Amino acid sequence: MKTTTKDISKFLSFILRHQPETIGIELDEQGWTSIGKLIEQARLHGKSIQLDDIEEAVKTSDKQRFAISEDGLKIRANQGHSVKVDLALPEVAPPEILFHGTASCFIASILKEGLRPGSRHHVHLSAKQETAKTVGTRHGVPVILTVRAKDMHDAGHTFFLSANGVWLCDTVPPQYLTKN
Ligand code: HQG
Repeated sequence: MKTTTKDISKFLSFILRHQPETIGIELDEQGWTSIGKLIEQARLHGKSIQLDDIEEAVKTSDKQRFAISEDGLKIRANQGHSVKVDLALPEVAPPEILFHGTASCFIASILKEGLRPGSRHHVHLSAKQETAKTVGTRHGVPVILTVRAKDMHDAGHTFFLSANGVWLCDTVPPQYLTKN
């Protein structure tokens, strides 16, 4: 079966966000790893990928999930890590409201406890309702929550913006959430 660009993207997400050790590579503190080493180690672990495939996956990623360093030698995931990395993202003041897409089964718990990052570093929020709906659909019947981001920021919560436009914060307390 031919390896598709989507397969490569999933493989890169798994390696660059969650388990680099499965092919014996390491990420540096900011999440970067050598593309040459990644290709070589993937091959040693039975996964044949070419530089072209990686470049294609990076270029065509609908969410711009990955970045290649300026010298073209290294790659990292733009967000979504469960391994400890410091992406050194800029702290940015958020717009008035942001959105979070989730599934109906999580709503009762979220409205009680607020949004938690779970296995990721941050809670993921988006500027567009449409994006939130797509994110929520991954988990079940989608529900969109509106987050009063500016009020949170005014109260001292920190927000970061990833290179691919995902808004990140540590938690969202329930008082800032409204179910759409
Ligand atoms: C939910 C994808 C119960 C939360 C997407 C979510 C995104 C709670 C799930 C990125 C809760 C975690 C992140 C609470 C949060 N009680 N459930 N207190 N707090 N939850 O996948 O935001 O394709 O870790 O609502 O596009 O769905 O990977 O987070 O439903 O940007 O690039 O717990 O992942 O991007 O699920 O998605 P996830 P997410 P990629």
